[in-house]
Amino acid sequence: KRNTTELISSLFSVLVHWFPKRIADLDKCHHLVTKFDPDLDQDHPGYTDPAYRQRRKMIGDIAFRYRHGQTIPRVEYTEEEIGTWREVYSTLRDLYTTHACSEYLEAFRLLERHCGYSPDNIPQLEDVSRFLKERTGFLLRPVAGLLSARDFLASLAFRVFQCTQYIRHASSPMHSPEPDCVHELLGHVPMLADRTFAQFSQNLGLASLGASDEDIEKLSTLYWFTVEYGLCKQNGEVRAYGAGLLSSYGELVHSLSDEPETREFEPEAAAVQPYQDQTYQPVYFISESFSDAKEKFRAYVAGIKRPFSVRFDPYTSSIEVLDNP
Ligand code: HBI
Ligand code: FE
Repeated sequence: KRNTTELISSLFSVLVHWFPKRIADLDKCHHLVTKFDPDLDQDHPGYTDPAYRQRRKMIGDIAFRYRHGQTIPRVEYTEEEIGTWREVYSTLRDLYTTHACSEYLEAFRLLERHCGYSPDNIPQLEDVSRFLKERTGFLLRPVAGLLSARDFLASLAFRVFQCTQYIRHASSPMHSPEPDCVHELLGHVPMLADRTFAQFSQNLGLASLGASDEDIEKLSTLYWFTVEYGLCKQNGEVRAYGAGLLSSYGELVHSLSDEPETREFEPEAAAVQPYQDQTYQPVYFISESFSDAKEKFRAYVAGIKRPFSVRFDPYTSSIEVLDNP
C-alpha cells in the first residue's frame, strides 16, 4: 500500500511541470517570448533602427547577467530616452486624477516624493524595488523582454515582479507592442504598492505553480483582464487599475468612455474571454473592489485541479509543497 502511494506520488512529480521552490530559482525563470521582439517583429517601431536594437540589447544584457539578491545596475538614460519618458509622463499624469483608482493615485504621489518619479527622470529599478519592498514586500528583478506566461506568473508567487528596463522607440512614445519601462513604472509599480493588490497578484502566481498548460492559459487571461486591463468601482464612479490602461493614454480614455462593453468581474468568464494584444479591448471587467476580486479569485482557484497544494513561507521566501491537495 505504502509503495503504491509512493509510486503514484513520484509519477505525479514527473508529470507536474517544474516550478521554482526557492526565490533564487527565479534565476531559471527567464524564458522569453519573441512575438514582439524588435529583431523579429516587422511591425515593431524599432525594427528598422539598428541603433535602437543595439541599445535595447545592451540594457537587456543587464537582465541576462542578473542573479537574485544582486543590486540592480543603474542605467544612464540618454536625452532622447528621457524625452520619450517626459512625453508619456506629462500626458498621462493629467489624466490620472480623473481616471486612475485611489490606490494608484496614493502610490503615485509617494513615488513622486520618494522615488525619483518626475517628467525629467526615468526612475531606477533598484530605487523602485526598495520602495516596494517596504510597502508590500514586492521586489523587482530586471528582465530582457516579454517573458513566458509560466515564468512571469511563477515569479509573482514570490512577490517578485519581472520588470523591463529599456524604453520604447522614440518614434512612438504613446505605444509599444512589448512591455517597456514606461509600462512597468507607470502601469504596474504604483498598484504593486497596494497591500490588497499585492496579495491578489501573489495569489495569481501561487495558483500558477505546476499548473497545466491549459490552466496557465486561463490564469494569464485572468491576469490580462485584471492586472492589465481591470476597472473598478469607487465612490459611484468607474476607475482604472489595470497597468495596460494606466500606461496608455488612448486606451485609458477609451476604457472609461461609452464605447466599450463592460461586465461585472467574474473569474470564470474573464478566464476564457478572448482578448486583444494588438488593439483596444472590446470588453472590460469591473470589480467592486480589490478585496472582492481577491475573494472571487480564491473561489475560482479552489476549482483548479492540482495533485498537491502550495504555501508561501515568507520567512524563507520559499514554497512549501503539501502532498494532499
Ligand atoms: N513579461 N516582461 C513581461 N512583462 C509582462 O507584463 C508580462 C510578461 N509575460 C507574460 C505577461 N506579462 C502576461 O501577459 C501573462 O501572460 C501572465
Ligand atoms: Fe504588463
